[in-house]
Amino acid sequence: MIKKFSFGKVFRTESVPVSLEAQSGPMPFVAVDEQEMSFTYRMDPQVVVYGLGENVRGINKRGWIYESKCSDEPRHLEDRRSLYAAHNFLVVDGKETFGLFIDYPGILTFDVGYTDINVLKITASDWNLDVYVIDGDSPRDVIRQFRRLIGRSYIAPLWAFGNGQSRWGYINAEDVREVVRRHREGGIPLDMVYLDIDYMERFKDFTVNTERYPDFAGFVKEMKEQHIRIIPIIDAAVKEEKGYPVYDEGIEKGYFCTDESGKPFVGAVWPGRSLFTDMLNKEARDWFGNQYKFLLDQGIEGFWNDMNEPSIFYAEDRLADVLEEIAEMRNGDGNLDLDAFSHFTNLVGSLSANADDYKKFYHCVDGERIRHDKVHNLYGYNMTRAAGEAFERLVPDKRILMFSRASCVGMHRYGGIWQGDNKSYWAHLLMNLKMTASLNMCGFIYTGADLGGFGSDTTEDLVMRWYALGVFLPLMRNHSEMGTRLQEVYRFTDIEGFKNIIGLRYRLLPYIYSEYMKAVLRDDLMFRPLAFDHPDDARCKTIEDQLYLGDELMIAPVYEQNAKGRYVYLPERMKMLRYSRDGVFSEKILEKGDHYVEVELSDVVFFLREGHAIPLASGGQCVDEVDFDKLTILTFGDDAVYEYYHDDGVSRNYEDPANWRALSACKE
Ligand code: MIG
Repeated sequence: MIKKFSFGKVFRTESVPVSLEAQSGPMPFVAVDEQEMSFTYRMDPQVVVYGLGENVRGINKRGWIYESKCSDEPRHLEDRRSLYAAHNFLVVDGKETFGLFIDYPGILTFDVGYTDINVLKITASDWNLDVYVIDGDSPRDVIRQFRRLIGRSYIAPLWAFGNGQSRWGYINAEDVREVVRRHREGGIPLDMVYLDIDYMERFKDFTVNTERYPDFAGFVKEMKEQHIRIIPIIDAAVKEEKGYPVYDEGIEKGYFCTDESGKPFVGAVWPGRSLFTDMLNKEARDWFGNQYKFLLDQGIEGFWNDMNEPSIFYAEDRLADVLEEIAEMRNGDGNLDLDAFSHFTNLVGSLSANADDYKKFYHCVDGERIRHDKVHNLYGYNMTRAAGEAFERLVPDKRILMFSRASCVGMHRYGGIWQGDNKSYWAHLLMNLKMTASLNMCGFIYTGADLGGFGSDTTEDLVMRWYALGVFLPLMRNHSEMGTRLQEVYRFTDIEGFKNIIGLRYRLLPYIYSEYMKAVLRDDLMFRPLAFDHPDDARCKTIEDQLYLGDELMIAPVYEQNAKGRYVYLPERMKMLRYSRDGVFSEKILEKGDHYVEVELSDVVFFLREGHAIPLASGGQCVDEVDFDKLTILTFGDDAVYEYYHDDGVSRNYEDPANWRALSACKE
């Protein structure tokens, strides 16, 4: 059961698309303190707190303080309070089980046993918010109710479940052709190549650099003939440049955020001086969405939205102040002693993502001016919504791939997310797993992290182990930062090993897609913590490196360098499946309990639950080549039946009962 409580004058975030009547009476479970603008709950030692989507640390969020404040934060370290998103939903699971969703567009703090190890305290920065309290039988039940409340998650096209290759630094058409050629030559399946900001003309959205891509539409077509989709990036900020139609029109129509005096607000991002479309204003949002047509018309079928926290490198006026102060420092004797030097570095460091800059610009919603910081967390959501709504208008019969960096609850209806600028750290492989479970709880099902790690130099074994997890995740994409070691799989020594692992993805595709669609259509989780299925097994509550995938599989990737395998805990009897070189499956039944499982670098090991079965295709070099009708069955139990969902993968015809079938081994 869901109860809504309203405080103050609530901004309509539209995170929740339905309107519930607010309750009067006292709020169940939590204590409300209007003075302090907080909600408090005392946690027994055995309480587990789930949720909070894209954040660092565990699946159990206890023991840290998190802040909902969308930030361009490339350091995904344990001491970070926020990353790119604001996912204000959590589930408390103890003697009482309930969920809380704070529908609030400003900055929120979730102190989950940080100040006091036994106290959960949520603090808002002003007292205008809606709170939904969800009472349920289990965490999964609470989550399903929440998901029903916030509306169906975005559905990606089937081809977007293929393998994708990306890198900041594929400069031109030749670079991309080379990537495709080397995959095809090596027999490494591939469906997508992503274009980073290098394809644009001087970092201008909705332009293509014609020196680098003399015939872009022709190039997109040429790639498509090879079953490759080209997926360009779109940045949030619009370059200030007279004669650039997006700038000119935005200025003319007044679609950009304004400063206090009402003039367009100028901040700097990639292109230097830039403007920020007022994504909260419906007219401006529609207009921004329509710009995607420029690329759709050239055959593009997918996009990734970046820098939409929004990231601001510096605001014009602050830069002027800082430069002036530095000039003054130079005019003295020019000697920077320790204090002066640290003042200097602080000055320069304070330019980027300065909290004050977010107080310098305004949105206009239904004729009312709203200072950005009050609604900060809605920006990325509404940029992606601009695109999603435009796609529904422009290409109603076709699904478009869309995922974003910044997000908040509500955006899950318009796109997926990728997990941002991780690094080539072993710890980030594990974080990828944990975050995926937390994100599923908040409605983000089409998600994945940069395989191999975005920042820093990677190593072959890290990339390989990461792929062994990536083959199970909806968004499977290798992406890396300019200047780091090249990490396309063909750069390494054991190309056959990579080919085999990625090949497994294409054999598992019918299953992965079916489980993805089930999770979306049923407001359920695709990935969930073991404890959800074994509430009475205390061990499961502490397991943070294994997950259930659907009702059938358990995954337990290796995430330590030089490990020859790992310990796996089985809460019940399972069949261990090992996919090894040359596409060979071997199996072994393991009893409930702890097992040390050896896993060679090029192996993928996963576990099938008793009484269950999964479909398996024969694979392919691209999704188009996979035969979704000619399936074999992997089963643990003779009469196991798999509930199989499949559709055309393109249209929005999800409701057709013919999309569902029962598969069993005996029918083979
Ligand atoms: O400030 O477009 O997260 O994936 O490669 C960096 C360049 C801007 C951040 C994205 C990353 C992308 C990069 N972008």
